[in-house]
Amino acid sequence: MQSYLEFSEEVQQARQQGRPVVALESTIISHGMPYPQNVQTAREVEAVVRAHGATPATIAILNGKIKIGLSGAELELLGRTGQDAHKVSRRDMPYVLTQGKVGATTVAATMICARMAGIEVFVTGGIGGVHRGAAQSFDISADLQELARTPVAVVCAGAKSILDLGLTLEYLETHGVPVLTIGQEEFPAFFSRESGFKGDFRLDAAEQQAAFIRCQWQLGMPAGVVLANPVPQEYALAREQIEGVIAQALQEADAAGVSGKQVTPFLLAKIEQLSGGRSLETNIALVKANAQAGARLACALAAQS
Ligand code: PSU
Ligand code: MN
Repeated sequence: MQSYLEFSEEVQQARQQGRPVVALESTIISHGMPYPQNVQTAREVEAVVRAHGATPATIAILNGKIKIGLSGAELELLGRTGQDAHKVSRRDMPYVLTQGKVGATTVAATMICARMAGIEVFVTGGIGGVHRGAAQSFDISADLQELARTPVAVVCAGAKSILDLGLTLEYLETHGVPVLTIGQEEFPAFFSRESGFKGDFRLDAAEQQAAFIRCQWQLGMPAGVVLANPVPQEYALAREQIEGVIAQALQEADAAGVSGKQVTPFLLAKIEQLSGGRSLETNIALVKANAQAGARLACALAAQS
């Protein structure tokens, strides 16, 4: 397993010195945002992690290696390759590794790689979940199953309401994955702070979050933990505002017969297009806010170990 891992200089040094590291995913770069804002955002998010005392490790699969920490040129490659990069979830890893393809890791795959690299905290925008209409389509993101089995803390802004948030939370409950919320009791819906659903436990302080996570793992319960951090108020979109856009995006996906792993990227791009620049601005702001929360958590975990 270790022979597949390749650490950047910066991450390697942090590991050797026992300093906190935060994993970042790459599908958000290739499939989640347009070029060049995706590369710009990826760099800025890394800077936020550094500014809050941790080392960023953006993860991707390149040249048959699992890269833990990317160079500027590698970030640029992923951003430019965009949707032509392979969207790598758990099942795709052996293919993309052995075929030497450009692979952007989803929440699920990034969790797996972070775990292999000994990284406990991972920051993203939104997690995948149970899709609306899943009773017919069976479309449930592999991210949820990964949360059920891989002990990594995932900081996100909740999940987009392209998903069925109620069923997503039910699924997590069934699999014993706790959903912690930060700053409010309500589970946030990515673009907006409200979803109409509550998380399990509100823990605002990084020390409390770290204690919860440590306890869960010490109890021998090797599952992930979701930390849901609402988008900063000044960037939040009103729920009604984004719901119309989401409804239209879902309709267009249906009409175009989009299925499988294409569904989420299709919906993300449609929402972007239908809402104009506003949703992108929100998206960027929430990832940065998550980077701050994730860095604080990684520092608190390091202090407690
Ligand atoms: N949701 C978002 N933005 C994203 C994704 C999800 O709001 O960029 C990406 C993440 O990489 C996530 C993946 O892991 O999509 C989930 O895809 P699927 O629904 O096909 O499992
Ligand atoms: Mn799916």
